Amino acid sequence: MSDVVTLERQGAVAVIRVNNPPVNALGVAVREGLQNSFNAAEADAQVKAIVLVCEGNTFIAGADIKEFGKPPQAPSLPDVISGIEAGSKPSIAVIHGTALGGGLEVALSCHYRIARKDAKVGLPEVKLGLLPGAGGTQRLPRVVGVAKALDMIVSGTPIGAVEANELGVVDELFDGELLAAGLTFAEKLIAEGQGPRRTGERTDKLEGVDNAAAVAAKRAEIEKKTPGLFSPQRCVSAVEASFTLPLAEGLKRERELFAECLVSPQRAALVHAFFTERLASKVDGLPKDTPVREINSAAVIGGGTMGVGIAMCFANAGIPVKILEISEDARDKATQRARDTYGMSVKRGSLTEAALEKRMALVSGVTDYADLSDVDVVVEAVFEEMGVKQKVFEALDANCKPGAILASNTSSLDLNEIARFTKRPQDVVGLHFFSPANVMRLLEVVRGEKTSDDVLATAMAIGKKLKKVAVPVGVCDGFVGNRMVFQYGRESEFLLEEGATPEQVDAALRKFGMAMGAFAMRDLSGLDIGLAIRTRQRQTLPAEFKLPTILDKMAKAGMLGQKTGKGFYVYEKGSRAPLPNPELRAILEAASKEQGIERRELSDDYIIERTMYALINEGAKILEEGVAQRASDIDVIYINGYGFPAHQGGPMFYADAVGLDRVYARICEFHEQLGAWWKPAPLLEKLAKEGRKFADL
Ligand code: 3H9
Repeated sequence: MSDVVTLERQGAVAVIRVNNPPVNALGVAVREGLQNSFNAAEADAQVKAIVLVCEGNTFIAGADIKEFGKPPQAPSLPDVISGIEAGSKPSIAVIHGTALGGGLEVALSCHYRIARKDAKVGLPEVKLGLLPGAGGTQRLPRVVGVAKALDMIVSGTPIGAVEANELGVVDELFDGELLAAGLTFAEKLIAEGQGPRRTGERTDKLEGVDNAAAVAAKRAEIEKKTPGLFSPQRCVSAVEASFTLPLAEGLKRERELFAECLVSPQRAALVHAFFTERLASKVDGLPKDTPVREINSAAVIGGGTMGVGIAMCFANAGIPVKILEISEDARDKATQRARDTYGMSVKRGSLTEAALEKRMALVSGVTDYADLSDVDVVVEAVFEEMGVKQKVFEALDANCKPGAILASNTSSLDLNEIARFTKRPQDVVGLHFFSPANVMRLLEVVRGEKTSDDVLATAMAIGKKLKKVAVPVGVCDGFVGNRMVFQYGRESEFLLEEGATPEQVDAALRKFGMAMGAFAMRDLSGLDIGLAIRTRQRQTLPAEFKLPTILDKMAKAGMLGQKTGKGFYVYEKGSRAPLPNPELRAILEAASKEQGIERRELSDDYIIERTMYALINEGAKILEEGVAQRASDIDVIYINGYGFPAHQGGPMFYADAVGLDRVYARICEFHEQLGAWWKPAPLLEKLAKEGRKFADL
C-alpha cells in the first residue's frame, strides 16, 4: 500500500497499520495510505471487519502540524474520514498512547473504538489556535453530548481512557498487546453479526437536553476567561452546528470555521510556540551522543520558598531529595513547608493524600554537608550574595562525590565566578527555576565557560525529567528572562512618571494577552527585589542611562507589594485582589515633577510599544551576544516564564509579525526622544535594513 500505512489480512479481519514516527501524524502519505487501505479492505470480499492499529508509542496524535499554512494536498482528512465512516464493514480503532485531534477524529469515524487502559484521547486543536476540522465538532457531541464536547473541545485537555470509556468515546478497555485486543474485538463483532455503527448517524445524545443553554454558558465563560483568543468562540459555533444542522451541513460549517482559524495570525503564533518549545531542548553544537550522567538522587541547599519548590520538583519526578538548612529548626520548617504546599493540592483535589505521602517519603531534611556525599545533583538556592554562594560551593566541593553535578539557582550572579569557588568548574551549571518552582514550567539552564558538555546534556535531561521546559542560556546579568524583564519593568515605571496609572498599564498589557499586568506582577514578587537590582545598577550603568525613581519613593512609604498589603495596588487583608492605591497618585506626581515631566494621556498602543519594544531590543542584543541560541528560545522563555501570551508567539515572533522595519523605526524615535538606553541593537538595525526577520537567523 505505502511505507507508512500497510494492509494485511488475518483470517476475516483486515489489519491496517500506521507507522509514521514519531507520533503517526496524518501527513499526506498517511491520509493516502489510510484511504487506499480502507478502500481495498472494503473491496475484499474475504474481509468481514477492519482493525486500525498504530506502531510506536502512540495512536495517531493528530494532523501533521508542519503542513499547516502550506498548499493543501489531496486527499483531505475530512474526505478520508467520511470514507472510513461510510464503509460497510465494521471498523475498530485500537488506541494506545494518545489519540489526539485528527487522530481522535479518525477513531470517531471508525465504527468501534477500544483503548489501552493508559491511553488518552482529546481534541487539543484549540491550543494551536484551531478547531477540530475533520468532523470532531460534529461527531464528539453525538457521542458524549454537547455540554461535555464543548468542555473537551474548548479546553483542549485530553481525558484518560477510563473516563473515555465511561463517556462512551471508547467501547472497551484492554491491557497488553494491541493487535491481539483488536482481533479479539473484531472476531466478537463478526460472531455476533454486528455491522457498522456510524457516529455521524447518531442523534440520541443531541436530543432531550438544552443544548442552546450549554452553548450560551460556554460562550460566557470564554468571554470572561479568554476574551482575546480567536478560536474558542469558533469552536463553540462549530459544535452548535452539530445540533442545529444535519451532519453534512454541520461538517461544511466546521470546515468554514476551521479555514478562518487556519489563516488567523494566532494560529501561526501558537504553532510557532508548539514547535519552538521542542526545538529549545536541542543544544547547538552538543553532539547527540553526548553521555548523560545518571541522576537518581538530589539535594537542595536552602529551604526557603524557592528551595522547597525545587525539592518538590524532584519529589514529583520520583527522585529522592534532601533539603539542607543551617539549623534543625529551619530544616524542619522546610520539610513542613513542602508538606503544607502538597496539602494545598490535596485540598484543591489535584493530589490524593496517598500521593502526598508518597512524595513526602522522598523529601528529607539535613543540616550537615557530609550528608550530601552520595547525591547525584545539588541545586543551591540560597541568598543572592556572592559571599554566601562562595561558602556553599566550597562546602559542596569538599563534600560531594566526584561526578556530582553542582548547580546554582542564581538568577543574576556570575556563574563563572561561582564555578571558580570549586576545583571542578566543569561540573558547575546554572539551573534557574522560576517562582513558584513547583508550578512554573520554565528552567533556564545556564552554561558556564567551563561547564562540560555532559554536564550540560545532563542538566537538560534533568529539566525534561522534572517536566520543565529547559532552555539553554549563557552567562550574563539576569541571563535571558530577567535581563529582558528589567527593560520591561523600567519602561513601565517610566510610563507611570509620564502620566499613566498602574491600572491603565496593566489593563493594556492584559488586553495584549499577558497573564498578569507588569505592576500586579511586581507587587506579587515584592518590590524590594527590584529595588536591590536598581540600586546595584545605579552603580554600574553609564550616567546617561536614566532610571525611574518611583520604587525608591514607594519603599520609603512602606509600599513593598503584597507582602506589606500595599504596593502599586492595595490589598485587603487575606486577599490578593489588586485595588487602586490612592496614596500612589501623590508619589507619581512628585516623580513627574522632579523629572520636569508634564503628565499626559498615554494610549494603550503606546504602552504596548514601549514595553514590548524594550523587550525586543534587549532580546536582539542577547541574540547577538550568543546568550540565547535562537530568537525562538527567547520566545519559549517568555511564554513559559513570564506569562507572555502564546497566541502572540513570544516577543521575537511578535517583532517579526509587526515588521522589524517598523519596530526599528519606532525604537530610533524612542532613542531620540527618551534617552541613551533606547539605542537600537545593531542586530535589529541590520535585520530591519536588510528586510529580514529574527526567524531568518
Ligand atoms: C489537528 O489534528 C487538526 C485536525 O482536527 C483537522 C485537520 C484538517 N504533527 O511532543 P513531543 C513532533 S491539529 C507534526 O516531544 P511527547 C514534535 O514536533 C493537531 N509533528 O513528544 C516532536 O518532533 P521533534 C492536533 C508532531 O512524547 C516529536 O513529534 N494534535 C506532531 O512528549 C515528538 O513530540 C496535537 O495538537 C504533529 N501533530 O508528546 C498533538 N505532534 O522530535 C500535538 C508531535 O522533531 N502533539 N510532533 O522535536 C502532542 O501533544 C505531543 O507531541 C504528544 C507526544 C502528546 C503527541
